[in-house]
Amino acid sequence: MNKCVCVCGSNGYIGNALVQRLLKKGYFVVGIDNDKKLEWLDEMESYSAIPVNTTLEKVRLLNANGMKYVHYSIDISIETNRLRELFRRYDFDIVVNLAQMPSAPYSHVDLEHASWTIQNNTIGTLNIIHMVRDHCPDAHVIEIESMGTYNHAINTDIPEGEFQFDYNGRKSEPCVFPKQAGSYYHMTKIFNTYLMESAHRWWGIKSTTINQGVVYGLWTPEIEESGINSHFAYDSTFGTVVNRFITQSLMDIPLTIYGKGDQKRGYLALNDSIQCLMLFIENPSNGLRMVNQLADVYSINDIANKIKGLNPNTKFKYMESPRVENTNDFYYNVNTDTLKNLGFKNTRSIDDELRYMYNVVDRNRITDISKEKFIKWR
Ligand code: USQ
Repeated sequence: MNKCVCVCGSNGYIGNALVQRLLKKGYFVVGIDNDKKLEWLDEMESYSAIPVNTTLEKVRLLNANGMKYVHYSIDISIETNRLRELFRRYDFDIVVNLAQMPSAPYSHVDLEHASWTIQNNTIGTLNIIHMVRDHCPDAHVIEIESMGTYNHAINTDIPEGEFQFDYNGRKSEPCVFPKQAGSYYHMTKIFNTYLMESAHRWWGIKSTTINQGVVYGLWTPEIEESGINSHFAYDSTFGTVVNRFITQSLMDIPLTIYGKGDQKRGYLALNDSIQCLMLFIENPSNGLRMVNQLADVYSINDIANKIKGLNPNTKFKYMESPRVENTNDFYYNVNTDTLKNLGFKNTRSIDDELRYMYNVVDRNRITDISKEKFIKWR
């Protein structure tokens, strides 16, 4: 029988691509989304630079292509009764939790946004853990956290798995490697790491907790075939740096490089993020698995120069970073052995993906891209 996967956050940037890959591979997929993203996006005037479908259109299109996709509009952080009903109805083998507000800047707009982010992102995960504990205790839970929980500059190697520290000549029990947040959003990711760790210790819940780097791009073979795009944001709240820079370059707007631009991050293309998730789905965890997920490390200047290579007219604008972050060059060495051992190989070089993005956004852009959106910080 086909395995049954629950994807929470199925309409998001990654969820949209993951659902299509799972369906293609023959999984039975139940998608859950609060369909709230449109509200946040409207609030921040964040529009996709390329056309995206409504949920209804997406479900219709996928099913018309002979796939059986079931979608529920549920807020996992609030609607516990409806969530429980769903977990009673389906026997999930795998639960992937992507249902999170993903933006560090959004979590810093003001107290209300910080408080809402913390509630939404952490209570959602708490609810999922309890649903799994009560209704499908053998399911494998995949929880997406962030490399930003290492605050990017801790000047030491970043390991995977549990960690034992030495203090006054004695060794601790295995525990989570120390984490520090760059934003309230990242703080929710730290809390969720501890929620997953405790769920394993207390109830034996099997999980993979993924510290993911910055995802960029828009290509997967399924999206190319179906035309069901992921939302491609370019504004300063929801647009991640590579997606923003591509759009800026196309619009003849100087690339907004924060600080010195020497800050390093781990990156991976959308298709490779999906490849990693599929590797974890197909090779389930038997206990508590904590991993790092990225393909390459670049500085912001590296990315900007790659885009200038694509369009020599691209200009740079160095500006004070609106974030509290170290923008100097620093030591950044992340262990990604788990993925390598599972056979992960980059399918998409950053240069190929940048070229592809440049062409697709140029051909499809539908919005009136205003310069203000690139610099507005709220
Ligand atoms: N940056 C610029 N110019 C811009 C926008 C960003 O220089 O116009 C810089 C930022 O200062 C930062 C870096 O680019 O140093 C990355 O920023 P980002 O907005 O692309 O990504 P970030 O806020 O770190 O968050 C994104 C996703 C988040 C995910 C995280 C992984 O929004 O969901 O967890 O990447 S990580 O960065 O490893 O924490």
